[in-house]
Amino acid sequence: MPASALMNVMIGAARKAGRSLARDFGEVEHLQVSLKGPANFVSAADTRAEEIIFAELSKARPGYGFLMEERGEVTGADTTHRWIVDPLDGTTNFLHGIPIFCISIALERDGELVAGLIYNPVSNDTYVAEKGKGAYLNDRRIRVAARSELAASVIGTGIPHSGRPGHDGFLKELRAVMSVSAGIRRTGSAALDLAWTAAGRLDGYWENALNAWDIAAGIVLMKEAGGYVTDTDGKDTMLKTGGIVAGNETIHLKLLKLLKAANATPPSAAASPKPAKAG
Ligand code: 2AM
Ligand code: CA
Repeated sequence: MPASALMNVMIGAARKAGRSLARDFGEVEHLQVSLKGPANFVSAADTRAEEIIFAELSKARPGYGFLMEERGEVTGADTTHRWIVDPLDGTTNFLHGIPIFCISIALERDGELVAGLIYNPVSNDTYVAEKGKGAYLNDRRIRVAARSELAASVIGTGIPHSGRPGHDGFLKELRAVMSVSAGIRRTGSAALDLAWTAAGRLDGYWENALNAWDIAAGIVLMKEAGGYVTDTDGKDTMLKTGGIVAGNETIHLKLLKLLKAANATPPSAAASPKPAKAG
C-alpha cells in the first residue's frame, strides 16, 4: 500500500531523528567505560531526536499541537490536531547498548488517535497504521496472532523499576500470568511491545503506569492489526490511566480477567517477603 501524505510526513520525521539516534547509539558503547557513564549523553541524544521530530512535523503541518516526552504539552493554533511523540522509547536499553528502542509518533484528531508510527532505527523496522487502513511492518500487512489459549501464548509486559509505582501489584500480576502462559517477555520498550503484539510476535501484552507517548502509536497499530486494546478496567482510557492490556479478542479478554482476579487477591508471600529474623 502506498503511504499517505500524512504517513510520509511521519516516516520522514522518524527516519531523520532515527539517523541521529543510531549515530548516538554507536557512541554509547565507547562511553560505557568512561567514569561519568553515558546517562547525560543519552538524555542529550533523546533531546536531539525530539528536536528533529518537532522541527520536521512543525514544518510539514504548521499549527498542530504536541505532547512530547521532553517538551510536554505544546498547544498549537490548530486545536483539532495533536502529535503525541516519544523520541526515544526504551531509554534504559539505549543506555546499556541494547538495540531495542524506538521512536513513537501518533496523531490525534478531535481527541481520537488516527495514525501511529513506531520505528526502530537499528533494525530499520517501521510499523505504521492509519485508522481504517490496516497496520503494516515495512510495507507488509500485519495482524495480531490467532492463538486463543494462554498456555500457548507468549505475553509481553513491563516491570516497574526503582522510582516507578506498583511493585507488589506487579508481582501478583506476574504470578498469575506466568503460571498459565508459555512465557513472558520484557523488552523495555512499551511502544515496541505493542508493535510486536500487533505483528503477532507477542500474543498479548500488559503494563501499568505508562505515559501517553509510550502507547499512543501502539494503540493505533493494535486496533488496525485486528487486536483489542484497553486499560486494565477494559475501558478505552489508556492514555489517561496509563494501564494497558492488549491481544487478540480472546487473549485480551483472558488477560483482563486474569489481571483483575490477581489484583483482587492479597499479596502473596513472594510479593511481600517477611523480614528475616535477626540472629
Ligand atoms: P522510556 O524508555 O521512554 O523511559 C518500559 O517498561 C517502558 O516504561 C518504556 O516504554 C519506558 O519508557 C517506560 N517508562 C520508564 N520509566 C517510566 C516512568 N517513570 N513512568 C512511566 N513510564 C516509564
Ligand atoms: Ca517512553
